[in-house]
Amino acid sequence: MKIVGLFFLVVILAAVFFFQSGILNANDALLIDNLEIAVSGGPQGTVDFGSGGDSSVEVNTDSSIKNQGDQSVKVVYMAVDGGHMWIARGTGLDASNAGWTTEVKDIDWDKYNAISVYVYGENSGSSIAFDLKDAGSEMWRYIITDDFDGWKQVVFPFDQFYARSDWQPASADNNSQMDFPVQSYQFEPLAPGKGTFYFDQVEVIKE
Ligand SMILES: [Ca+2]
Ligand SMILES: [Ca+2]
Repeated sequence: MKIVGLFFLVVILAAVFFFQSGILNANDALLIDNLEIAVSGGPQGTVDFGSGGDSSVEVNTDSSIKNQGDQSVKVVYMAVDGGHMWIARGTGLDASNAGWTTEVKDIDWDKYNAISVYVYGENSGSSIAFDLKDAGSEMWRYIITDDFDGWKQVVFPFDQFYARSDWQPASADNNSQMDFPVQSYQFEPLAPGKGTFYFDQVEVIKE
């Protein structure tokens, strides 16, 4: 019996070691959008982006600043009071080619509790909203601050988003529940703000 006990102890210690070292966690991240795209806007676009009021936004790719693959997506923005903007990827958008690398239907959402994006900041102090549109077209928001330089993995736990009260699509179910599958994500730098950020390697993860 002592040998059996020792065996289980070794198994437990090994499991703790692998868990803490992240080896067992490696399967708990799924790359859903690698941003290896040629950026284009409009109805056939690969990115659904635009602005209103006096705000402005430019979206491009960048092959020198990247976290994964050959490139990231670069966003140059000026957000002013009364204006708005959006930079979105996913399904159900006006841009018909903006789908993620991994199709929404191929993601087992029950296995994950957060979405993770690598963001390249410039410590501008700007607030940047990150929204998810759920299966009922309800918009959920989480706001980050660009208070870091260079790449940072930003983790957005699903249960820390809140339903937007400033705006919802006409088709939103407004049931105050995040319904899966999520259809799309979008960034919105908030006013007042001006600067550049990059994003790459969008994943769903299990924390
Ligand atoms: Ca990439
Ligand atoms: Ca909902």
